Amino acid sequence: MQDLKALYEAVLNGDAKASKELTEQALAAGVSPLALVNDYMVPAMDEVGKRFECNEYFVPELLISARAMKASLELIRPLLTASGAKPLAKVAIGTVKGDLHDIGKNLVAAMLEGGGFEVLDLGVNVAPEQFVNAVREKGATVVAMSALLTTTMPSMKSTIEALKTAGVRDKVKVIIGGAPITQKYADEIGADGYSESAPGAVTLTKKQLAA
Ligand code: B1M
Repeated sequence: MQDLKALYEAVLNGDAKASKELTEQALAAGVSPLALVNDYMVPAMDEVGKRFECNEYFVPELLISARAMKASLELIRPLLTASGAKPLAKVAIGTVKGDLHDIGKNLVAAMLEGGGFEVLDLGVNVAPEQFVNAVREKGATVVAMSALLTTTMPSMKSTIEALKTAGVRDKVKVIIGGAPITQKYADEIGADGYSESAPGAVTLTKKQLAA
């Protein structure tokens, strides 16, 4: 098997074909799917972000790197997903209104599925009323919001307000995450919990439901 640094390079350079092939080879060789994500792919996306900040990369480069990461995640996602057992709870997850970043949200959704939850993925650019509808009409008992932009973080607060206005805030647990989010922000807007990572979101959700 090739050096896994090549996977980091493939994501960084936006080479989806190489990223997919290297992931296949690594999985076949028994490398843990989460190690591939956490040790190679996420650091590559962090480097992409740094290059974007210093005008070395532009939006097209962000997009092709994201495409490479997604190609690998398609192989990894089923491995993170458990099957058979009765779901622990129904989680409505989405990236908040105005925000189109979905790689982290998809990872959290896959980990929650793997952790035994039924996941209702509302996608990206999810308006507060869509989260409210998922609670009212689909019976979600956990609302999980992701935001990657400082400009879209306030939509988390608006969603919590909308849940209150609809009279369902006390029926659900609200968890939030994403690169610019902090525990302090979660406390400020009245979310039940914050996690900085996808595996952490599973532990957090279980803890919140037990509380
Ligand atoms: Co954008 N982008 N982007 N981008 N992008 C960032 C976020 C940015 C930090 C880059 C930078 O400047 N360094 C910056 C935000 C600055 C800020 O707000 N402070 C930025 C910007 C500015 C923009 C645009 C405005 C650029 C423009 O058009 N001028 C634009 C906005 C579009 C929009 O959303 N309306 C934009 C567009 C894009 C693309 C579409 C090109 C692409 C997204 C493709 C896609 O997602 N399908 C993109 C990308 C790829 C990035 C970076 C490079 C990588 C994001 C990523 O996927 N990371 C990003 C820089 C960076 O983050 N280093 C950047 C990997 C992913 C696994 O991590 O999503 O953080 P993350 O998820 C983690 C944790 O945060 C956590 O778990 C995950 C795994 O552990 N987590 C949760 C996430 N959600 C959670 C929820 C939870 C719990 C944990 O509970 C519910």
